[in-house]
Amino acid sequence: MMNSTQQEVVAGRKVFYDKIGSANCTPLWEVLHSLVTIVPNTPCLPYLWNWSTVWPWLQEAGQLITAKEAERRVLVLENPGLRGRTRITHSLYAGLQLILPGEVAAAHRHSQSALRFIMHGDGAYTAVDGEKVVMHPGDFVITPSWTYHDHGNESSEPMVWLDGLDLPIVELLDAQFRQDGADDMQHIASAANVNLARFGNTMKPVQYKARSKTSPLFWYPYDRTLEALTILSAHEDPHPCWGHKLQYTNPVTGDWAIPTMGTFMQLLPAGFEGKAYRSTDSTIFTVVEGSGTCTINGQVLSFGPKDVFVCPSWMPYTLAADTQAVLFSFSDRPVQQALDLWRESF
Ligand code: 1HN
Repeated sequence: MMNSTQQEVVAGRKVFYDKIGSANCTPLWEVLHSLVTIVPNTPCLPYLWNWSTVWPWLQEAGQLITAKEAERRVLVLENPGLRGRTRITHSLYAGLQLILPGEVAAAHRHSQSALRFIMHGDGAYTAVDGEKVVMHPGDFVITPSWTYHDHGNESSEPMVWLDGLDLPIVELLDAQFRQDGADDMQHIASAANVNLARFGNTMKPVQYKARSKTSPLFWYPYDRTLEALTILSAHEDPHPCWGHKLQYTNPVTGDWAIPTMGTFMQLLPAGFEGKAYRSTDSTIFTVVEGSGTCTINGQVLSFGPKDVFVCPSWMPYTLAADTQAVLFSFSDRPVQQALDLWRESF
């Protein structure tokens, strides 16, 4: 209970706040401690999307709307702590995109960077600035900022991939641009095995000049990634927290493959029981193969193939695998590191 003097003080402050509020001023002291917190105070919550739940909904979406009508037929994975804000973490967007046999998702370009991680089906393609790549499960494909891209499915089965975009980061900076292609489908100048031949063998064309910070290699096929992790797992002990983990790089600079989104693949040996780990980059995982658990602040998320789950900033999590598990993940780590903000502890 406030005494009458305290009530007068509060009432006097309210009058003052209303007065300065009318000219768009506001007292910092009322909000300082909720702005500058002792540790990260993310609205992002741990969550897992089960493939067995979302796959029937994707198929239903396939009946409800065409890829042409939708432009992109995607179920957004919205973090339960960020409903209505079209994002999976505070800084990143993720969704599951379905493209049915014979469909085309028309060409456009935007300042947001995108990643595709192939989850289901085989043989649909994406074309990036005239270079076409036919995608297979486990492949990681980049759509760099401001490159034209269209997708199509010339296979006989539906295809689903995980889209990751830096939309909230670009929105924060008010740096969004978009342009539609002149035609739905781009003229194809070359196939992606040409891209892989140019940049995928720790070599580069002698005349190569970088046009952007994004990797000029835009297709990272799963067979190569899995081979690398399999060899490592046969010759090295797993890291106590993350097992065997590699990050995708721009092969020319050695830096991140995408400047705004760090991308990783890790292998957890069968029976692996990881130690707790935390970092300031909220991380989105998807399961390529195997099953296990991710325990976040005591909450157990049981994962299997094609599930997607989120570990929010600074919440300790442990990974465990029943069978050998392979996990793709992405986060805003490159942005945090560029700004000297990134921290981890384990
Ligand atoms: C986009 O361009 C794609 O090109 C997918 O496949 C998802 C989400 C928001 C904004 C643009 C695509 C997207 C997107």
